[in-house]
Amino acid sequence: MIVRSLSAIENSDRTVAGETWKSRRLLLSADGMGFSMHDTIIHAGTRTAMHYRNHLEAVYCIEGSGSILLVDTDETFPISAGTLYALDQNDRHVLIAETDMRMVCVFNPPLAGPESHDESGCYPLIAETP
Ligand code: 9YT
Repeated sequence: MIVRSLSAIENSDRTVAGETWKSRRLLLSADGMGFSMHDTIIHAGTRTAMHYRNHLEAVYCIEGSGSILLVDTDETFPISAGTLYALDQNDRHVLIAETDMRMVCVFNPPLAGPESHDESGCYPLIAETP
């Protein structure tokens, strides 16, 4: 069994920051679960354009509020604590944070650890640790 707290990983290489977000990676590919799970903060007043072409991501908002713009259809959906979105079509999207937003993010396949967004808002595919 794995037991791991946010405080234990906060100042470790399991914490990765982008310009608009900070991701605390509670589970990674080496943990052998088949998915990764992150506790992520999106900073208030920011817009983050993302396109996870190599991964499926589900995001459950547990604090804060904002909205998500689905780029291909130009639809916008409000997101606040208690709402989930799942990018089941590898959708291009823009996350607009009105307040700090705290999100539980799950990636399939799992991230390996150091991934950060490239210029298109994508993470590279790093081979899963057996
Ligand atoms: C909500 C979202 O996708 N934020 C960007 C960070 C990423 N999800 C991560 O690695 O936790």
